[in-house]
Amino acid sequence: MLSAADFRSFEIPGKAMFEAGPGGLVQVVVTTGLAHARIFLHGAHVADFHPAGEEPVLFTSRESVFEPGRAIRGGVPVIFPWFGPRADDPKSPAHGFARTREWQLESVSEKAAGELVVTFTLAADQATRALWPHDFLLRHTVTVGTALEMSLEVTNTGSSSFTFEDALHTYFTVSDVHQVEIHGLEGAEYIDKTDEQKRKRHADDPIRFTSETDRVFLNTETTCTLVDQKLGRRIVVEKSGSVTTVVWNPWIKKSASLADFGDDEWPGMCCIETANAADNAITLAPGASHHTVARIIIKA
Ligand code: TA6
Repeated sequence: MLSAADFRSFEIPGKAMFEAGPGGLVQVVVTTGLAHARIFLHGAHVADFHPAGEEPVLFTSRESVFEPGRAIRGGVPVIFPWFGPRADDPKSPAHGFARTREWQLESVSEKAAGELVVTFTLAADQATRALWPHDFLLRHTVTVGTALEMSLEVTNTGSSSFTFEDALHTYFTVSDVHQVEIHGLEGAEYIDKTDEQKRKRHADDPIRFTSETDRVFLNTETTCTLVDQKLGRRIVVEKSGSVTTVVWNPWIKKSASLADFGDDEWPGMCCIETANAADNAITLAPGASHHTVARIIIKA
């Protein structure tokens, strides 16, 4: 495993600095006048995003593990090439392999507006082909400013088409999940993973959490807004290249079943995931690329 010293040439003094994070995993610490963020090379995983003067936007469990080959419980796991358990092989890692691989650092740069841009890549190798027999290149571009923008580019570098699912599986910090609302999915069709994968349609009102919630909203390109009155903020999740939005809170029972999630943490988080999954899986021809983009903005 590489160390922070291997990345010194990429550093922008005082703005993008590499250091060993939890578990010794190398992270880039981004500090600009606009925001503070942390991103691990492990999984190209955004772990932290704090716009200046804001409460933490992303949630990470205090029980999360930070080890090569293991998923981090929180932040923004990059999900590829399948979402959830693999339909045709339950032994395969849930949510694919991208989130547990060490990515390559491609570049660190500063934009005129004071935003920092960090780009990571992951190419197919023997290990990925053993799990999923296709050639691909992933490029994850993270832009840290007053907003957090993540752009996951999938390119088919092979000689035959492949079909994939992807997600930016974003965990948000909330004051109290009983008191927040998610606007933007009114009337949308969804797969209810807490009710035998039944297909339902959401009512014409915001999503409120009253029990375990695990919904894959299909054919939706809308912007979602997480309204947190207690924190006096709205978290706006804009997206492009994504027609699936997943909403998740594990609630009591599921939380207790997760070893890397505190039993009492579920009231303080929810996921709004920018995805392409289920009916919305994407087929890429050789040489073609697809960008799944999420842009997270904090508003009063
Ligand atoms: O996105 C929601 C979900 O698919 C839930 O079903 C739950 O499994 C969650 O992802 C976390 O998955 P993980 O594999 O990280 O435990």
